[in-house]
Amino acid sequence: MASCSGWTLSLAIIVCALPWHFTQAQDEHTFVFKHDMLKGESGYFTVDGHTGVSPELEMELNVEYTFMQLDATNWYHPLGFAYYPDGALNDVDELEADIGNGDAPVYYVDNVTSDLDTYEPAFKLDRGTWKQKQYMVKLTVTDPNVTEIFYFCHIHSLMSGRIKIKSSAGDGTSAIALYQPYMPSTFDETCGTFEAGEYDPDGNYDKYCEGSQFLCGEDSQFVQCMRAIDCKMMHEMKVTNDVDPVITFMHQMIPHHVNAVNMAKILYKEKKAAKHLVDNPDSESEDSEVYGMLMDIMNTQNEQITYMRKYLKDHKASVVPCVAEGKDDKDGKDGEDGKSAGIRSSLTPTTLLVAIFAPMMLGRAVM
Ligand SMILES: [Cu+2]
Repeated sequence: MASCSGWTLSLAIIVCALPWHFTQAQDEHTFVFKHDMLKGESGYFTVDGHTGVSPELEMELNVEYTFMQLDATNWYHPLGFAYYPDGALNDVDELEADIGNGDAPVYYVDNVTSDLDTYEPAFKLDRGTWKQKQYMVKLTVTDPNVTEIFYFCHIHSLMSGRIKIKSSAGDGTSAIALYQPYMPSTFDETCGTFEAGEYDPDGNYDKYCEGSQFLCGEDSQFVQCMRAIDCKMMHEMKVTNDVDPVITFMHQMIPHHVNAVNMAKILYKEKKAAKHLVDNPDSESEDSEVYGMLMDIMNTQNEQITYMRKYLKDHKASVVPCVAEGKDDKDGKDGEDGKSAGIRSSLTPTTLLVAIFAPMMLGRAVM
């Protein structure tokens, strides 16, 4: 837990909002945020006029900046600001009125001053309802001791980007580590998936799923992508039972959800390429409804993944890979009946002992 309590911050109180023209016209003090779902696990923010995902931004001290979230891709990704990456999702201090000297973002829903307790839940409304309103955040950093802050998503972890604070004292130095955006393998780039390349049917598939076929029929790029993520899920669901069923549930549900998200991404990319997706939550066309369903799966299941990973981290409950009496899954039977052999094998006396003692021996370090 990091603390900023000793910092001398002061709150820039934005009493008088400038007229909001509901446009995305960009000036040097306005950042227009969008979201790219196919980059990274939960997708990443992009900012108009800036290159790449999670771009580094610059703000001048004592100048008010506007962060626009009008674009429809922002659904389920309410912006937050913190002194370290990921804010409360990583138990670190955010820019809040009662922290430091109180520099804090001001949230707006339509043209009305709001607060985070209104802003964040609004992003969880169904897409059609959410899209009926306009969202933006204003922020002024006034503390000369602050050289950098981070924007992040209040719902999904690992979406942070750095903001350097320029002042007369300097241009902002980067002292705080920030993870790099995910770099997909060629396979993942093609499929639109996250970390499925290791399970490429033309690559290491047999190492994990030899003899198992999860999708039969003629080969195609789509089929190859689906086979890879199914193999990834079945492999990663082979965990050792924990004494706490909640832990076991999460250890298995995370790869299960990751698979759902990857399935949605594959179809999203496939349908998008064929121009068969329409972003219109008010339409009852199949293309619109399928689009809405995919967005819903990707955003809500990633939210639950973020929650479960934090729960496991807080409980120091790492996955103990399933070791069935030294026998790897080479018989091709796992998963074919919808049940993981990992579960069955976890009931042997040996693996029960592993389940009980391994976490202690490993210090229950989280992977
Ligand atoms: Cu998000």
